[in-house]
Order: sequence, then structure tokens, then C-alpha cells
Amino acid sequence: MNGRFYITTPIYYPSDKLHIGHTYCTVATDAMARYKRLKGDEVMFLTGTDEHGQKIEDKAREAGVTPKQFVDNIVEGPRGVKDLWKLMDISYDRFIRTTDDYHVTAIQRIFKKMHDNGDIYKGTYKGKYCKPCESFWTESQLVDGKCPDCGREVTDAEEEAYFFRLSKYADKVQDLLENTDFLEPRSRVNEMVNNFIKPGLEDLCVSRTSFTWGIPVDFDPGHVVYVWVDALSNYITALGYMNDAHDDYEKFWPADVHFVGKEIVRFHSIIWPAMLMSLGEPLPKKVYGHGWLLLDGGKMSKSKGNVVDPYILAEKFGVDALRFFLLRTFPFGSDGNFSNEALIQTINVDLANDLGNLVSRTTAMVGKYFGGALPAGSGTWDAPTEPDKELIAMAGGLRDKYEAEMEAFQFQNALEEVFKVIQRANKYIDENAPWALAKDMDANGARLAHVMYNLLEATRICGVLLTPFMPGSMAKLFDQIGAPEAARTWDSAAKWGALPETVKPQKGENLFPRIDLDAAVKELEAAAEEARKAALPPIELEPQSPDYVDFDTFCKSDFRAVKVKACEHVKKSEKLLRFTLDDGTGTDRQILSGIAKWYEPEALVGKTLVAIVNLPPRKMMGLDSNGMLISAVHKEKGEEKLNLLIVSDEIPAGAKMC
Ligand code: ME8
Repeated sequence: MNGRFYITTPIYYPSDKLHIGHTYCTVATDAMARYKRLKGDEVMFLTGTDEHGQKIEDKAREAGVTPKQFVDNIVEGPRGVKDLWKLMDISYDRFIRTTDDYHVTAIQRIFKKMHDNGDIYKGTYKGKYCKPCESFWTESQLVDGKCPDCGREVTDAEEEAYFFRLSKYADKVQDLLENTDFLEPRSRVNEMVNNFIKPGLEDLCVSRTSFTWGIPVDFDPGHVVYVWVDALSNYITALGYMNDAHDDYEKFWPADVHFVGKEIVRFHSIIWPAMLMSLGEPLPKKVYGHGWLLLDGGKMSKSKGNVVDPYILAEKFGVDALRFFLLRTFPFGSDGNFSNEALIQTINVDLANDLGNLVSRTTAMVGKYFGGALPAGSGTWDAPTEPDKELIAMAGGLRDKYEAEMEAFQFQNALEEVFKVIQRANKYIDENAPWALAKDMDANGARLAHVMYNLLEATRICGVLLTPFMPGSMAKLFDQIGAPEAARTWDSAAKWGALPETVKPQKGENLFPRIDLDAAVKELEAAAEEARKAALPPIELEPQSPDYVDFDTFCKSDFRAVKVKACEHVKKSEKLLRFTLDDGTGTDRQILSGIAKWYEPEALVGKTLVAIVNLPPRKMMGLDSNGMLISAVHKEKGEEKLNLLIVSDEIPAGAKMC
């Protein structure tokens, strides 16, 4: 009997463009949703964006737009969140934005309901707040005085606020975590219980008054709902809970699984169940906390500037190869180190070599030896050889093994099982040496046809099971091996022999071309450098000094107009120019200045500049420098820029600047 399956990704903060780390969870969720649909389940796959909070308000202000304009651009705009999911072939059924009217109304009702039942009360908030994480912390939760999630500075906060009686639910939540399979992987349970519940679960501050970009508490103007209460509730409001925009709450809630990154497990496994208990609603069946994609050992994040752009990778290597890599390479529950080399090697070894070659060799041989179609009878053989038996047993038993791994969200293991069969099939080609059999088609034609049939059939079964991971490429693979619709289904993946005997494969385009590792890595590094530069602020200025200088001290600095009589490079120095200057005294003044990077000496001759002339003389590269030329400095895209102060030629040499 087919069932229903409700799966969610976290809803993303549209404070910056998404990176490959964000893509990871959504691709995993998509593979899971497609797998369940393949099995015949009715699936609801929810994703969306979490658009409120101070961070977004601040970013919008910096960008000079309203918060709504700011999030609209990142969610709906070019190369925004929705574009990215389209590119990555993400088959979500529903997309929620927490600024959607129906969600806003539902949150106000949810907040009121918890208030009316006594679980939300008014008090004063005193504590620590981490702005980037939008999280409140108690003193005891800080690590070295800093935010335990991101390690950044926290600030003191005190304001009138509403509180949620989280403490009331501590025992029930502990029981849920310790005595059920609610939270996986199991290792995350200890972390939650020991770090958060056992030290004493305090009531949670659930409203703010210090900023406005949030859902207003409708019965107390000035308060906005804490962003996590707003965000977590998306999983039910998107189904129509306390609103009329949708009506599938009864059908899909409780969710089968929430996939979330490990740093937000706390919100999903403690706060979220407590909120649902307060609302009297059923709890989700499972929360799965996946690991992070790391870059050079650290979490990828925009604020660290170490992000990998999924657009660049997908455009270069293909969407399916990227999807496959993410789930094939890293165990879902643990952290994994992303590298361009690992990506390219996975594509070359698994996809180009093992799978791609299997398909292209087999389809080419059927074309060459049988003119494109296998003869009737190719599906059976009276005296199966050991390799026949092994290949058929492995491919025939693959679906069950794969299913067990997929049900446990072990994507890497599920793919490992599939690739064992692909590798076995490649070995089967070598064992049967079709090119040798083809030398005497009268004697060996029937055997050769059977070998080809077995190869196509093993490939087909693998293709069905790879479809959730690489939907576009597997549709092409089925066309190439000649699999009819009925041989692309979940049922057919457990049936050896679902491919018609007189199958007509079509050799087609190379599904996964081999990639030149060195060249591709160089190109990617260059693109990353470009992107890094583009992300830098266009102009960066030295902050103004907060300290006063007293007037008399300032007046002691003697700035004069000076005219350049001669200018040349200082020998053996890349930086220094040597200036001979008319300073109005009648005696030439020599100043050395480290500006060779920005100026050709000849171009400065005749110019009127500004120098401070009463600095003590200094020796540089064996030459005296008597003063300093004044320049304006700033940074553009991270690069230092310098402009000498060149003033009007009408100013006579020696004129004092004051
Ligand atoms: O947390 N590797 O949003 P978000 C793996 N709005 N996963 C990563 C990652 C990385 N390098 N970087 C980010 C939020 N993620 C909230 C969710 S749900 C009710 C509200 C994952 O955009 C991260 O772990 O900061 C999280 O699960 C998801 O991307 C969204 O992160």
C-alpha cells in the first residue's frame, strides 16, 4: 500500500545568496522526495525562506532598500533562491516565504493561542544576544564568553519581552529525545540532553521590541515575534494550520522528517516539539541533523568569505554530477570536506569511467554486433556461468539493499550498493570478452546476445535506483539503453528481466564526459578569486580617528606646496621614487616616497604637490629623505589605491598649507 510522505528542508535566510552548503540539504531532500515518489508515495516536499529578523533589517538598510525589497531580490531575483532550485532540479511541492500573508496571520494566531493557554507570558529579558545567529543565550551557555554556535561576540540585552514556558516541557522533551527515535543520528541526542536540557532549560524569550522587521504581536503593538517561533511554524502554516491558504494539514501532518543542519538541531528538537506540545498538536516523526560541508576544515559561510558558488559548479560540470557528488561523497550525518579535486575525481571515476563507460561500451557493442537490436531469446541462457549468476543475483537483489539504506537516509551507502553492481557489470564485460565472441557469430552469437542483455538489464536496474539522484541523466540513460516506461519503475527495479529481449539501444551523447583535473581546478580557482573580489566592498576607507589632536600640536606640522623638478626610480628598490623638489627656499629638497607602484616618475615632473617638510630626516636605501609627500589612500575591491595630492600650478612653491 502506498503511503504519504511529508519532508522539509530548513527555510533559508535570504540575507545573502546561497552557497553549496545550502544546496547540500536541499539536494538530499530532493533525492529523498523523488525516491518516495518513485515508490508510489504521495509526497509533500516543502522548502522556502525565513525572511524576518534584525539581520535582514540591517542588510536592507546597508543596501538602501526596504527589507521586503531586499528579500524579494534574493528569493525571486536573478540567480536567487528560486532560480537556484530550478537549476538544481529541485522538485519541491510547496515554497513558503515567511512574509506570505497567510503565514503572518497564522503566526499571530499561534502566538495568541500559546498566550491564551498561559504558555506565553510577559517579563523582562536580560541576557546575551548573538545578532548573526539571532539567538538569545544565558551566561552559562556561552563558550568563552562567546556565542556557542558561531563563536562570535554577544551583546548585553535587556527589554520587556514575552517568554515561552520552555522549562515546563523540559521533562517531556528529554523523554522524547532519550526514549524515542525522534532525533537522528543518535549521537546528536546526547549533545542536546547534556548541553541544553540537563543544565536546566530556561524559558525562551519570544518577542523583541528593538527592531520592527518581524511579525507584529497583534495584541501588543511594538513587539515582534521572535524569528525562530515564526520560522519553525512554517512547517505547519504551509499546510494550512490556522489559515485558509492551504488545506492539507490533516493529510500531511505530522511530518515524516525534517532535514536540518546540525547547528539548528537545538531549535528543531527542543523548542519545536515544546511549541507543538503547547499547541496540542502531534509532533513530527523525526528530525535528522545532517553535517556540514567544510572548506579547508571550516564551515562554509558567506561571512567567512569561503563559500563555493553552486552556479559555477553546475554550469561547468552539470547539475546531476554535482547532485551526485554531494550525496555520494559525504555521509549525511557527518561533516565532509568539500574540494574541487574531490568533485572532479568523483565525476571521473564513478560517472565517466564506471557508469558512463558501461553505457557507452554496451550500447556501442549492440550496435556493432547486432545492428542495433538484440535477437529474441537474448534474455535467457540454459547454462548460466558463474559471472552470469553473480551479476544477476547482485542486480536482482540491489533494490532491497538500496531501500534499507534510503529509509535510514544513508545516501552514500545506497549509492555504494548501486556502484558495486556497476563495477561488477564492467568486470563482466572483461570476463566475457564480447570482442572475442564476436569473431564467430555463428557459433557465439546467441551467447553474445545474452551477455549484452545481461549488461543492459543490470544497467537498467541501476538507472532506476539512480533516478532520484540524477533525474535528467537517467532519463537519457533509459533512452540510450532502450528501456520502455514500464522498465523504469520502482517495481521493475526488483524484477530481473523487465527489459524486452529484443531491446533496441541507441548509442547517444556521452552522459558524463571526463574532466581534465588540472585545467578544471585552475579555472575554478580563477573563478573563485574573481567571485571573492566581486564580493568585496567597492570602496573601503580607513576609519576616522576617534582621538582629538590638540590644535598647537597640529599647527606644528608644516605643510608646503612643492614643485617636482626631477623624479626617478631609486636603484634596487621596487617601491621608492626619488623626488627633487623646489620648496621655495632656493635649495633643492630631496624626498623619497614609496609610490612607484602607482606612478611613472616622468609623469610627475612639473607637478605641484603637498609635502610635510618638518619631519626629521630619514635614510632609505642609503639616501636622505627630508619630509613626506601627502597622498589620499583607499581600497577598491580589496586593492590599495593611492593618489598624490596634486594641487593647482598657480600655487607658488613654498606656500604654506593651513
Ligand atoms: O538556519 N554545510 O537558515 P540558513 C551544510 N533560517 N549545510 C549548511 C552549510 C554548510 N556549509 N551552511 C548552511 C537557517 N547550511 C534558518 C532555518 S528552519 C525553520 C529555519 C544549512 O539559511 C544549515 O545547516 O542559515 C541550515 O540547515 C540550512 O543550511 C539553512 O541555513
